Amino acid sequence: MTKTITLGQFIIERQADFPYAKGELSRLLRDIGIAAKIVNREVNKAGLMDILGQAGSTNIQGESQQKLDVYADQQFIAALKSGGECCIVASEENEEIIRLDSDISKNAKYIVAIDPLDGSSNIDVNVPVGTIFSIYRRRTASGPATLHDVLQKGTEQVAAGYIIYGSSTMLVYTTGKGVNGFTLDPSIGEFCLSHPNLKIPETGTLYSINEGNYVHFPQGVKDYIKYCQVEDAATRRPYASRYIGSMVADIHRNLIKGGIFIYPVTSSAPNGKLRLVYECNPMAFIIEQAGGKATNGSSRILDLDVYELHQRAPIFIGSKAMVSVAEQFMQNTY
Ligand code: AHM
Ligand code: MG
Repeated sequence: MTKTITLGQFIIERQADFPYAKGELSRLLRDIGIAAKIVNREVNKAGLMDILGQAGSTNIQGESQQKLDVYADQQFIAALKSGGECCIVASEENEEIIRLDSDISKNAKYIVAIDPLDGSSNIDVNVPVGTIFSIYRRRTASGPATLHDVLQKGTEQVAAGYIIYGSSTMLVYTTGKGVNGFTLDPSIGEFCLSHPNLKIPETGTLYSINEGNYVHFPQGVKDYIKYCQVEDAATRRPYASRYIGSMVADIHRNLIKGGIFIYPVTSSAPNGKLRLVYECNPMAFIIEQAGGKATNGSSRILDLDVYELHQRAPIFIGSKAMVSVAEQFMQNTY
């Protein structure tokens, strides 16, 4: 019988990868894993409970919030607060940073950026949703941490991951030494190592983009879509179009099977739709660690300057060879 390795065991075993670490990062990851299990429980029973629907409030992006967004946001913040290893949480659902100024966390050295429930507009139709998280070390050594500690480039992430609440629930994360995936075994209530050392195929046959926005795309994106649809045996085209509309699910599928996910600028969203801090940077870190590539069409996502908490960025992410070809198509439109 193969040995089951739980997320908790794995995190402890890997602590030796960070000679400077004193266990805080491990505890932080463990806290996120616990909150993920609680959120998973609620997402799974969403259809049964009166928890679906709008919470009545809007988030700062002007989008209506669903109850589970609010619930997930509260759960992750509560877990990070009681864990005591995080001094600031930046959440996609909150306009301002949240300082966890309790006694226990006042000397905490980590910052967590989180999209607590991405793709939440899909919940009422039972489509996978996800949580995306990103961890940074605070820049300042002492005193209260500030927004300045949060606005760091993607290259500064010490860890990033996502949870996909799908046909099974998985937690996938990296600390910059490869990517590992854990599947929640509901019978024991533990995330168990199921996808060690995940690698994205160098190329693939799936392209994921909201083609309904075609008329609003830059010419380079239009040309790349046409390229995906042209027959060519050598590159196994035409590629299949696969778009769930839930970033975590779309990128997770492409990570396993090989493919490209694109959310470009459009005439109505001149900076793209997805958020650099909460969505693009963590996903870029994970995909790069799995051997893939992530750019905004011309520059590496992880190298982009972060000047605003809720900044948006266009993104081309996935199998390295496919992203490089898409980037060539974009060269004349940036
Ligand atoms: P959200 O953070 O408000 O849930 O929005 C992000 C989601 C992503 O999961 C997904 O890739 C994208 O929005 C889909 O957008 P669109 O409906 O424009 O294709
Ligand atoms: Mg989101």
